[in-house]
Amino acid sequence: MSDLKALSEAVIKGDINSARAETQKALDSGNSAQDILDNGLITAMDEVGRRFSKGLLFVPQMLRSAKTMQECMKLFESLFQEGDITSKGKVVIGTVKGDLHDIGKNLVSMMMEGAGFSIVDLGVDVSPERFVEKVHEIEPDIVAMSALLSTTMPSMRLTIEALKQAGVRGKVKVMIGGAPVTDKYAREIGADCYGPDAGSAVAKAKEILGVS
Ligand code: B12
Repeated sequence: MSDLKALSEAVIKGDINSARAETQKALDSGNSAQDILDNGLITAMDEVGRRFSKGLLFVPQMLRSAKTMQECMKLFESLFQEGDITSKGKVVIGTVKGDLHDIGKNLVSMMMEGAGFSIVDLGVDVSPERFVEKVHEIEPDIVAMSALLSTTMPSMRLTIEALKQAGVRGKVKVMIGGAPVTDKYAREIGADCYGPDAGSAVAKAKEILGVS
């Protein structure tokens, strides 16, 4: 099994070619996709975040690292497929208004799709009105929201309020997540559940829908 240090370094530097090569090397030498994700890619993004906070790197480098991570994820996307093609439920997912972070949301989508949910991804900067519109249009089982900024978390509350106003809150379960989000916050704003990571998003979604 590969030690994933070189992969993390390549993601921190935003060196797409080396990072892809290191990801492939790790897959070939038997590291699981989950291991590569947790100990290579996410560790790297955490370090990028730390360096950004300290003023050691800036938005363009953060963006480059994000692109690098997304390119690496493409190499093992298919490994998350469980081979179950019957939908366990319909999920509308998006990053909330004002927020452009999408790696975590994409990972949640990828894992949920792999676990048999059908996903409608609204992308980033999704307004409460847009969530409501999509709920009317496709009648999902779950609305899943992601926020990475403490300043955009309130949009989750506003979306839940908008679902109530539109009379559809009782028809969908609401799941939230993202680095600054907590279980306590989910309870405060009246979400049905919170997931700290993509794996738990799958488990929580199955739990709230009562499917296995
Ligand atoms: C990459 C990055 C960017 C990229 C995003 C590119 C992209 N395509 O996503 C760019 C450069 C655009 C960016 C911009 C900014 N960023 Co930024 N960014 C990051 C960084 C380094 C990594 C985020 C990431 O992708 N992590 C990896 C993924 C896999 O983790 P994740 O998103 O947390 O997702 C996991 C869980 O949270 C969970 N999850 C996520 N969503 C959901 C949803 C559901 C339903 C569930 C159940 C679970 C779940 O599952 C995921 C997988 O396990 C973080 C630092 C960090 N460590 O988080 C800062 C960070 C989030 N950014 C920050 C800031 C300040 C900004 C800017 C304001 C900077 C600026 N001055 O312009 C802008 C804001 C732009 C905007 N309007 O959104 C701060 C936020 C501080 C705060 N708490 O508010 C952070 C924490 C950096 C820091 N330490 O200061 N950023």
